[in-house]
Amino acid sequence: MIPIPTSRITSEQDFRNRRKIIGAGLSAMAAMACNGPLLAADSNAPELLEPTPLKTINSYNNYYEFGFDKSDPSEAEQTLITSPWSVEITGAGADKKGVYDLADIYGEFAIESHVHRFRCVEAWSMVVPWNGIPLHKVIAAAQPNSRAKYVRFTTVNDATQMPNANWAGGPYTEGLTIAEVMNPLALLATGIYDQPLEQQTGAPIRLVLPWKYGFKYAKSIVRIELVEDMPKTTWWQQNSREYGFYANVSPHHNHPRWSQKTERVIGGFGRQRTQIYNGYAEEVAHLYGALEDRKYFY
Ligand SMILES: Nc1nc2c(c(=O)[nH]1)N[C@H]1C(S)=C(S)[C@@H](COP(=O)(O)O)O[C@H]1N2
Ligand SMILES: [Mo]
Repeated sequence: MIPIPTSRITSEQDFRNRRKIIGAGLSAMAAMACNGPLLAADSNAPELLEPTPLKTINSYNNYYEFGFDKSDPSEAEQTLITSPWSVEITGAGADKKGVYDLADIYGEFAIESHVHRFRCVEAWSMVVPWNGIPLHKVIAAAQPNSRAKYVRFTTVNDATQMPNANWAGGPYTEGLTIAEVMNPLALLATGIYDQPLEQQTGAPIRLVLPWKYGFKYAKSIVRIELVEDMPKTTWWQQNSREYGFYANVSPHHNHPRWSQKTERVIGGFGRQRTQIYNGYAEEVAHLYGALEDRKYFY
């Protein structure tokens, strides 16, 4: 088990009540500023995201090493040994290489809570209250040098612990530019709703990149490498016509086989419009070039 202090463990109901109180506070503020800019259509007032229920988040999954159907990963036997767990940080771009026990990483960095929209390239979405460590803090600890241009993430691939290991011909890998890993939105998640990640959601540690499609969110990470060249990532390698390296969310760039203009809300009702960079343009648009450049959006 992941050693989260009991004081941090909140029930889903407590979590919802807490948010209702925060929400009530916000609308009172908005009412006071009735004629002010807070209520303007383009206001910067924080948007209250309604998180998807934990049961839904934990039972509708993509984790092909545990099967190809959405229900396979949560129905699979709990065979992945997630404690002890170590993460190797290495590569020519890291001056401080090492193999770190996850328990030591927990001791080193504070766990933060971040509620974010989650958008899969298959045009469905959820809202997830993540717990995790900002990725840039872990990368900074590896002391990146001038050769660190990209970061490759490798996930566990063990046929003795995963019924469908090797489906991609090797471990699932993902990659980011060094500028992307330094963005404060990027998380190494360890929990959801203040509960440890489950096997099917990528226990014990997985990526969260709210402005990108879900396939970038590599699960059960065992290695982080600071490298010079753009890593050849799993889905890009599987089908480079449909999946690229950047995979930033966009309603203006359709997938070759379906529209990306709207998304099906899992655990909700109907569809909603997809937003550019999944609604996080203010935080990340500066990292990329023109919207016309398709390479950033598939
Ligand atoms: N190792 C590994 N990581 C993975 C995947 C996978 O199949 N294997 N699927 C990806 C895809 S396509 C998505 S949409 C998200 C799903 O995360 P969730 O099941 O927590 O919603 O995990 C990503 N990370
Ligand atoms: Mo996905």
